[in-house]
Amino acid sequence: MSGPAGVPLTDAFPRAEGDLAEYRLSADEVAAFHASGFLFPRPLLTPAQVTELRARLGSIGERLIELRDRLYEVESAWLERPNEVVLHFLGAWLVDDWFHDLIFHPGVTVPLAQLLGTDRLRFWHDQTFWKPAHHPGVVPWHQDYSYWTRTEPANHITMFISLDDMDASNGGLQYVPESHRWGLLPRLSFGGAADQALEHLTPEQRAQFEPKQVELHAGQAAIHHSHLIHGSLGNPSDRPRRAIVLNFMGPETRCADDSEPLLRGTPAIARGALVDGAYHPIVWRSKPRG
Ligand SMILES: O=C(O)CCC(=O)C(=O)O
Repeated sequence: MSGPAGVPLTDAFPRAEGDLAEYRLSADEVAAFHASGFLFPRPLLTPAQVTELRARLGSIGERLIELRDRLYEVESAWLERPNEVVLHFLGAWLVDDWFHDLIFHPGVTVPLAQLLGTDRLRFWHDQTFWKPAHHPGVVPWHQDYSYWTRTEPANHITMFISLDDMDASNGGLQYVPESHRWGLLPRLSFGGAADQALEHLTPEQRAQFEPKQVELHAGQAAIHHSHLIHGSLGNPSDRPRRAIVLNFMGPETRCADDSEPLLRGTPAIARGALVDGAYHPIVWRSKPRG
């Protein structure tokens, strides 16, 4: 495929048409998200869709070095130490049409727009996290927005989509409940120690630091707030742990730093201008255009 199209390219996933009530969250689910900073499990993909996405991810993985210049980023620490660091890359949606189309799935966009309280939802970028069996790589505790301060205001949200059954046994994601209210931590290195974040917490926050294990079946998703502290341990099991992570923002998000493009290979956006264009499409609007 040749870059972002602004609309789905395939019939792989449902379209945002007709009655979308099945995708909307209940008032209790919205309240639970705002109280804890996360929500899971959410049903999303069929077993056949999971199988196909795994195969497509495998194909991207085999060609990762060749594709590297078409992706936004491949984690530099992984390139140096692949046996120690989790494989993490950004931009699979630019090289595979199923990854491209997943960002428009109403099971993704409808609940996320609802939680952000926006009538339109804008795509920010995608990520892939891949822990092979018996891989020690951790994802250090972090908050997503600490990497996104070049876009303002903070009105961002994340959906984590598991391609494998995931729990504590294979390095499943962990959330720190209510940490979305603790303020913004510094940007921490992904290739660094798991616990770097802890030294930036107050004694009260450390006392409340009780991670919750996220358990998902393949094809289910978890949603988290942009300031929620989360991370994960290595995968000692003999099963892989693969995830597609989709990041979105409110439609009024602006560029706060134009010293370089927000993402490698994308057109520069002037400081103060809306973050929009082909790489940041509106993927959901509550009312059709016109
Ligand atoms: O795969 C992981 O453990 C980390 C995922 C993550 O950082 C995210 O979903 O924002």
